Amino acid sequence: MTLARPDVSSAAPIDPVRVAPTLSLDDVLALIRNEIQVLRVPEFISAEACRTISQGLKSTGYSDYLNAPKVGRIGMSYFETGRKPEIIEHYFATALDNLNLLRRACDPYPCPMDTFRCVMDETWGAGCTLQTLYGRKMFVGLSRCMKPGIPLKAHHDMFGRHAPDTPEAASLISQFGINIYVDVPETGGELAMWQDELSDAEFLDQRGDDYAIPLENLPPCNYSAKPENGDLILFNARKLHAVLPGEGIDRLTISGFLGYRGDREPLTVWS
Ligand SMILES: O=C(O)CCC(=O)C(=O)O
Ligand SMILES: [Fe+2]
Repeated sequence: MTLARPDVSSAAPIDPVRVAPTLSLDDVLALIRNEIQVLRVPEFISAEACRTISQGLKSTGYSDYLNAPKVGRIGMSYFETGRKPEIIEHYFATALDNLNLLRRACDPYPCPMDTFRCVMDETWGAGCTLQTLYGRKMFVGLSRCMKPGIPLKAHHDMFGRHAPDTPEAASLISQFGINIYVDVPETGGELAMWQDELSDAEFLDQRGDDYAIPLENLPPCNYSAKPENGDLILFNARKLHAVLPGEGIDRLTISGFLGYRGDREPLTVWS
């Protein structure tokens, strides 16, 4: 007896998380075209570099975000400025010093964000440059430290909220998260993502007074990526995402954002 088969399409859906041996133009374009949501490039930096950089970051020392308790960082995120003129001034006044602080922490290895910037510049026809805002250079390469058991709550990243009414934010078509994983726990610490793309107003409403949405308030994530030491991960930062609690050790990363404004425009990076 032959059973009737349901009429299913033969094309398998594309996995939203792609693992690739190198950072290639085709994979960056797949992210831009929304065909994938996460691009993981293992061994972007060597295990030896990770060990040395981890030590350098720890001895440089982390302090908490101005507006996200229990999240440690070296350098400063523009997210911390909260549109306050004196904090914005501090961000720009310390941007180049912070770039050099991160370089010293990574010495004798190159800072992984510098490596990323060069490789991206070589990969993208119009190049990849440091973002400027109000005519001033931004900082990129913030190192984040997540303590064991502490999540980075669910959020999306929108340059436009922090830099409203600027041509730099208005011209952005996509904003991707860049993370290089320097020292990550064996268990936990996944980058979790949800399919939803909330408007910024909806997000601000859901987070209330918190810096982001507690994981308990959300259904389980739709997909996730488990980073290993040395990985580079790029992802669509406009989707809701979070870092799940890790076990045992501090989770150290070097991070920033990648801005896309069209195929013939330079990509830009900032933290
Ligand atoms: O550390 C991660 O895996 C992602 C952190 C994050 O939210 C970001 O880089 O925007
Ligand atoms: Fe984020």
